[in-house]
Amino acid sequence: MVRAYYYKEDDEPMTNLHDSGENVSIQELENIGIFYKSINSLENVDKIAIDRNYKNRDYITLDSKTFPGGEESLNNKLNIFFTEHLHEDEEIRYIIDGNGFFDVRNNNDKWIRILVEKNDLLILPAGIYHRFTLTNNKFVKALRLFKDEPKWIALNRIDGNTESNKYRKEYISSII
Ligand code: KMT
Ligand code: NI
Repeated sequence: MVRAYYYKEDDEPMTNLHDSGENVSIQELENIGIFYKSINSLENVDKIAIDRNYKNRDYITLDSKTFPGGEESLNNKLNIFFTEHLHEDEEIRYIIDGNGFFDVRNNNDKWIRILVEKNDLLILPAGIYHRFTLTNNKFVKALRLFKDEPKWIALNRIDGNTESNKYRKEYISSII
């Protein structure tokens, strides 16, 4: 993690920095249930996967040069990732190459932007509102880990029923 900081709302593209200049510490991220660690080898990621019982995994590459259907199709994919959502399981990502932004809502509903890069392991708790995009480099390769079967379902906040979700409620009570 190069940095985490409060996201500056403006009309610039999502892949720009949106840097408010106000940094967020690892402790503040921990307070909202986020786990972050820089890990220098896949063997050490495997150890954490065993410790935390992550049984499944896959790789994802998002690359404007190779994405099927070209850059427009990648942008469509990014627009889906950038729609504010939650999951009923942790979102666990280990960055192998490239970089990207995870935006997470803090307990005051403010966006925090986390710049992830090679060797970063980021674990978002179930129930936290978040979104993802690339940087202007438009390239990331990441390992996605899952406890059981991949739970792909993104529950979008805009749909209006996420506040009554069991995992959302559990998350909220875990951070207070
Ligand atoms: C997600 O769920 O947002 C993704 O898998 C995005 C790419 S992982 C760096
Ligand atoms: Ni997600």
